[in-house]
Amino acid sequence: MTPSQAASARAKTNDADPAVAGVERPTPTGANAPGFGSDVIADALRSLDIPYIALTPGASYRGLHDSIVNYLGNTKPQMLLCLHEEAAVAIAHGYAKVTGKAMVTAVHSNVGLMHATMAMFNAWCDRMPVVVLGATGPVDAAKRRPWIDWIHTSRDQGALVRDYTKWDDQPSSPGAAREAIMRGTWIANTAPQGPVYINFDAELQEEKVSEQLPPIDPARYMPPIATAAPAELVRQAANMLKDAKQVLILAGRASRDPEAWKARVALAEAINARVVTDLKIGASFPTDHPLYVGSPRAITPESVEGLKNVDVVLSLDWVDLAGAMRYGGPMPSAKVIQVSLDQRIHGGWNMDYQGLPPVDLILSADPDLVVPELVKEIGKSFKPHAVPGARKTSDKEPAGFTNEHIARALRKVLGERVVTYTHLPLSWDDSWITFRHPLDYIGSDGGGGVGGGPGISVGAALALKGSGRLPVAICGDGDFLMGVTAVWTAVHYKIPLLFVLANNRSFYNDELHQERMARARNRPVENKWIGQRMSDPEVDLAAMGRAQGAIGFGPITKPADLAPALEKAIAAVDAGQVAVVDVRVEPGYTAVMTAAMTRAGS
Ligand SMILES: Cc1ncc(C[n+]2csc(CCOP(=O)(O)OP(=O)(O)O)c2C)c(N)n1
Ligand SMILES: [Mg+2]
Repeated sequence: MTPSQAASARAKTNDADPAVAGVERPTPTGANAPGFGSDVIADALRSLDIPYIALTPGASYRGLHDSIVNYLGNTKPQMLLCLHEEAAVAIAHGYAKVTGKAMVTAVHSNVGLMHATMAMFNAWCDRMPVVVLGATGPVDAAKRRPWIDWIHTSRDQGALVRDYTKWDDQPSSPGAAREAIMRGTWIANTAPQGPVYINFDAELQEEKVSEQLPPIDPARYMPPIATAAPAELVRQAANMLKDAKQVLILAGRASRDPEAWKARVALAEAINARVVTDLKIGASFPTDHPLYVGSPRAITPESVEGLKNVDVVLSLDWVDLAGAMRYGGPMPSAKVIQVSLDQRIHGGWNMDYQGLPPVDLILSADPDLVVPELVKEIGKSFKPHAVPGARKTSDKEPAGFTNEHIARALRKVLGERVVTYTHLPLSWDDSWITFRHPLDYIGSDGGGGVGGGPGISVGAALALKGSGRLPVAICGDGDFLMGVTAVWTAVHYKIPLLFVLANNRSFYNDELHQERMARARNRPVENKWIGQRMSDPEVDLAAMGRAQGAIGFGPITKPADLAPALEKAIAAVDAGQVAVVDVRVEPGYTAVMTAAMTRAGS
């Protein structure tokens, strides 16, 4: 069995990993019938067949907490204790990025939810499913304890997150709670996917059950929805693609399904399209394929031969189609085919829907279902062609000590090993590491909320356990420092993972913005570091990792020391540990990155 087959086989069973399952076993209680409202909620959670619930505890859901431990025996779902609610939701986010399915989280009252909001926003913008459970109350004021129950009870708590969740609810009976859990999970998992929030009254959880609910078959209440495109529209799109001189495929949001990946390759090959991907989202096309162009940052009509002639753009749920048409510049007059369901969840609060793109034909359908239909309609090798040569990764040793050195050292140390990059820093260049499988890279945080990298990586590593894939998270120092406590959860639950920290001792991205301001205003550029650099003292990130129970390496201060440190760190991960390698790269970005960030309009 290949590693990816092993991963998908385990994903199908939805069982907890055996090593994780051995952590925190409760004394059995013998409870076998739901006695309290929260037991009914726990039963409903079990019926979802989800292995884990990531949580940070709180009294508002002490009823549910007890039910998961003492009624369910802390299994299916098993609790994953998190030291911050942002980590709990980020872990579920990372888990969804690998499995495509929602995991459950629980966060305490209004305060836990407020901590969780950043990660929920990230999951929302990333269109990833997460079921967030919360609690409030007692809603009945007569039942509240003095002081604390009052400050932790809010009217319409869901309003805190309504603008970046697909749905929320506050059910007021055990039957309604069961229904809300099924409906919420169904909505979260239905494309376009996203987080949902279900808020339970403390009193409802703690009340005795007066009568048993009739048993139901949960699958009947969560029927899978497959949104294909009408055959006529597929035919029209196929004709436009066949008639085009040069097609550009913007390979956007996609599942981790290897079959869907193969279909995208087959489509590109059939019409000799050039293909662009985006590091914001998971790998969607082999980056060593001859038809692959690169990421949008590096693309201008002048820089890439062949794009001048693009007369049809096929967007497969590209995150920012209007932006691509504007900045990509190559194809202002090209016809645009959009395949996306995203317009179905566009709301009025945040502008994550991006600019309004010009579209000549829209297929409001799941691209994973549309692409194979297009391949069938077009036929194999419709256009025989001379393919351009595959992009090469530069072998030239870069100057100084930069993120590119990290990429080079990883390439050297990992060779042909099967790796999943669970996170890459904003300044990463997509030519540095080759992706050949949808699980080679799972994309970024979605909402640009710094601090998501560690938690997302832990959730992804959890989902990858037993797959044979090595999870590697490359995080900036700012990102790591904001989300570092997720490392403790990985160590505690025996989730092996390698963190490589691109530690430039700065929120460097923002130094570039200060540079831009200084230049525009004719002020001293040399002041750009003030209020940005994390130096004097420098934070010891390896020690931060060690403080969570990980093995810390570094600081690594010169390129020659990097590969040996990575070798040791990988050996530790192979032995089941979490390793953190602090790499003291120089502040600074690649020329392409700097140009993309500082060009007009950015
Ligand atoms: C929650 C949050 N706070 C602040 C920002 C603004 N911001 C964008 S990138 C960045 C720097 C991140 O630092 P690091 O992870 O070290 O990466 P670097 O820019 O140094 O490569 C900051 C602060 C943000 N995007 N999200
Ligand atoms: Mg930094």
